[in-house]
Amino acid sequence: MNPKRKLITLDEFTIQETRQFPNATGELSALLRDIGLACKIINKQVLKAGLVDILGKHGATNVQGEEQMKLDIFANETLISVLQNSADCAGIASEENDNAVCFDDEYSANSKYVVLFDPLDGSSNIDVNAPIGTIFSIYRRVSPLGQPCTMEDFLQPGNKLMAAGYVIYGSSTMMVYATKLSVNGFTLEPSIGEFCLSHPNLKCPEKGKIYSINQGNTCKYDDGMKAFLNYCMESNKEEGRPYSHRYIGSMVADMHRTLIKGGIFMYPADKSNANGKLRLQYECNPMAFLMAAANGLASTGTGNVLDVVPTELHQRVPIYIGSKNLVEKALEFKHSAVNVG
Ligand code: P6P
Repeated sequence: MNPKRKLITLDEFTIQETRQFPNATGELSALLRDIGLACKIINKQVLKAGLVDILGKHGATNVQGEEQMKLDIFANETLISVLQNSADCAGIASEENDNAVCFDDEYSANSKYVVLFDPLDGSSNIDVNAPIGTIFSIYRRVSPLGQPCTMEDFLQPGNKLMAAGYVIYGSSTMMVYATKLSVNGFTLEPSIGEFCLSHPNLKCPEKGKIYSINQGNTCKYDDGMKAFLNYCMESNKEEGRPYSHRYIGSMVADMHRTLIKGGIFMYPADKSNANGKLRLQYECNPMAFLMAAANGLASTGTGNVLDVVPTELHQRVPIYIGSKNLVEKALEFKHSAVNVG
């Protein structure tokens, strides 16, 4: 690499962004740095999974009723301890914890932000070495500073997000996060241990030719969904060929491909899951916020994901997300089909 080439680290980038806001205090930048630190620690364990006793099941289930993997627990505990030690986070909510954790020390009580996360999304893929990831959402508190945060801070709609994103532990380790300004991708440079700007100002291609869904659930979908899947598989479209189907079963990986290459990722409602499977506050909202900042679109099928007012911490919503034209096409099929029976 040309030694003269200036690598811009995550810290340098967030500080430069902060300078655009005269009243900014740099706390959001510091919080993003802290999340980056936690994910670098998680990344170290993910990279050597298989060599140390950190693969496999933890032997317990989480609030979702899902079997917890040892790496799930490690990732969750790492994020909680790093964020509790940072001076910029008042509390957290996690897929792995039944309730929110409101830090009760003086620094945290005066922190402006709360963080929600899925510490290791797609963890069922760990043992088969498929990409997994950490998904995070950052809200400004609505509760008064000076005292511990409250549940109200965690039940804000996605359109109130200050920043959101993910870290994908894949062929390389990348952090991709959005503010209302833009979406930027940072690749971990292991030799210096820094996330460095590699994908500035990411935009989701408006047109996409890849659809991503667990087609094994097709028998449980409504007629509109089935009609859209048939459309994706037909060749008589303007492109003159069927779309490609890609499904990794790890939301971060399927979403990262959708962001970079375009397409649509769907986890719809079905006969067994009236609200789909994915959680609003730490899977769907952060991805919807990021996709909106990248000119994409995210719908529940009846409205924008970001407009859903949460009533429960772990509530689920159906999601259709990705290239605007494909999401709109899927909704067209969904709304025009008259479901018979
Ligand atoms: P299914 C992983 O367990 C996850 O939460 C997401 O990362 C992924 O998109 C989805 O569930 C996969 O679910 O039912 O297709 O295995």
